[in-house]
Amino acid sequence: MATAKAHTNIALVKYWGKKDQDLIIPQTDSLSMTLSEFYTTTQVVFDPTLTADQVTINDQAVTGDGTNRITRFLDIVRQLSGRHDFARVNSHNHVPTAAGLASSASAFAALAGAASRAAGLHLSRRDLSRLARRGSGSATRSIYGGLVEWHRGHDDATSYAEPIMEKLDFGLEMLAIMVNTARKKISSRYGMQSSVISSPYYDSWKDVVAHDMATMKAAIAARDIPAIGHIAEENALRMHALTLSADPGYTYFNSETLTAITAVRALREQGLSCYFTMDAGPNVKVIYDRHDRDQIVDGLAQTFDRDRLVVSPAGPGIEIWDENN
Ligand code: 2P0
Repeated sequence: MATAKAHTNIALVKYWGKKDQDLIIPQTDSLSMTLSEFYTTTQVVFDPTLTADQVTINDQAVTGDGTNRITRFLDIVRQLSGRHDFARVNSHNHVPTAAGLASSASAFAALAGAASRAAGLHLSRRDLSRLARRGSGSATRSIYGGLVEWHRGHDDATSYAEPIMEKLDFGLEMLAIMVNTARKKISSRYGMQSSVISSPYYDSWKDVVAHDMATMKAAIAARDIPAIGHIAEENALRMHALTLSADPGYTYFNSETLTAITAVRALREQGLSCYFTMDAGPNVKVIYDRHDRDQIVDGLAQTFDRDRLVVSPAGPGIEIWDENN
């Protein structure tokens, strides 16, 4: 039996598209910050008496399609370890509100850690990162804390993440604005493939990412938070242009997303250094220097209830515990 705790991450230079859908080899590199406030803990035990994998998430049994993806992932662990038993998986997502920022990044990173250890494997962090990648692309980066780069590579062995700065020595911080999520979301897996196949801008996106990876790494080396925020904001808008320009076009934004973007830009016009980014959903994350936190929270609280504003510093990498039955 083993338990693992992994934190979610938000990309500053986004991953949006695969080269190999089975192995989850991405089209581009990407770069993220792991967050302290959003994480998953997962316990796995392989049990010879089971006749199928059994999964609970937040104490609710998971059935059907939900278990298929987890069973396919556990099959990879069984293949790696030579262990053939089915597993019991109990997972908890820890998010500060019910607004839902649960993510496949923390989920598959924690599952990779707990399942591999429960199966008797002691993988290096690089190999854990490669294993987590097989569950979900963004999970590749959640093995590490702080600022993390995922090298796209060209095959299973060469596509993994590495830390750029595991413990931040400067004040970069994020704040999530939890907007209403009434609309059913288009999965990122489907959405990114649609962009690869049908957006006429996809080749340009690969050039954008190559450029942004270089300037982002230079901005991090210089601890230049306004530059980090600016590059991240432009990169996010260009990623979302790939959804609008797909056929059929779609968007993850809703009207509150635009309200949040407008609020961040208004604070910036007032002289506060803050920037925004968005992923495959309507929530907006704000990037800033922690010294400006109170002013930014007060400013955003003019538009959004304070309980919708969740501050998160950078978080740590994965932790794994062996447990005796
Ligand atoms: C990212 N996102 O870099 C990008 C930005 C969302 C927007 O990675 O198909 O759940 O499991 O590899 O990792 C979300 O996509 O997709 C994501 P799969 P994943 O964080």
